[in-house]
Amino acid sequence: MGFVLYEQQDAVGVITINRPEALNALNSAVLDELNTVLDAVDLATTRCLVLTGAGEKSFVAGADIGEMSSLTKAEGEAFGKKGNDVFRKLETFPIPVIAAVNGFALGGGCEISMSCDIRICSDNAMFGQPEVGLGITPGFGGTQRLARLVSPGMAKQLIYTARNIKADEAFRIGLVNAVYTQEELMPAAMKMAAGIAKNAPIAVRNCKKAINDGLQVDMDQAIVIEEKLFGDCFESHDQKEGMSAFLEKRKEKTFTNN
Ligand code: CO8
Repeated sequence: MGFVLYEQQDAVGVITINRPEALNALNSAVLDELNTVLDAVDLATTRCLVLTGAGEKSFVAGADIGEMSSLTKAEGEAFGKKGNDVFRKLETFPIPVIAAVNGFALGGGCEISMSCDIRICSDNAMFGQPEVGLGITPGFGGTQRLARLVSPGMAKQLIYTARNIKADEAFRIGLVNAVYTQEELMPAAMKMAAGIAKNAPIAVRNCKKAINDGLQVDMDQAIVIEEKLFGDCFESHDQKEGMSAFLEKRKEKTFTNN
């Protein structure tokens, strides 16, 4: 391990893509390590993840162009699947993932951030899908997630023009929730993660699943998904604890993930 670092701070796990010499570009080894790191997260003790990039310049500057340059059609499709499988694991990870975008988030970098639940960024961040300028399509979910996160028209404009946008424009179009100075970014991400981690874990996980799964189906089916996940919270220790604390006018709550 070395391309992907993992550090646990209380109930928050911090994943750092660590290939700064290539601006944290995603090659096969990075994707494999990220997959391994995600599989190793202790879900009994970890309640939120923060994903960031090593160094002050780049979050992730895309998929590795050198590695992709000589791929055949079949190898290109396989590389796309490798990225998509890891990104989908991140997107459906049981606990929330916050992308702390600390610089370039281009191509696969923008795409991995869009696989996270929440994006916040530093004021030097730059987002974009430059793929058509390289002769390929966004292949790690960009054509699908960008069109769902911002308007389809805006997604098409960004993808067809391959134009990069700065942090303030990413904020304006709703791609990121907030912009911070570089110094403020990680403390803000950790504070948000700690705020999530203090809530009832089963409820938070069920919220993530309800939102993600509900967005894939029509409202009638979505409401049924919500009802089941709502019902699933009852009879848990944490539901009893949360409601007892309210009724007893008690501020301190102990959620046990049970
Ligand atoms: N892949 C490989 N190496 C990279 C990448 C990348 N995406 N980005 C940067 N690097 C390397 C550079 O080659 C350079 O290495 P070296 O020092 O050995 O020459 C080092 O990182 C530093 O980069 P620069 O010297 O270029 O730094 P600058 O500050 O001058 O420029 C930029 C920074 C603007 C970010 C510039 O590096 C750049 O344009 N990078 C490429 C950005 C890009 O086009 N990303 C999209 C790639 S395509 C993609 O992500 C597709 C995803 C879907 C894949 C589907 C698979 C089928």
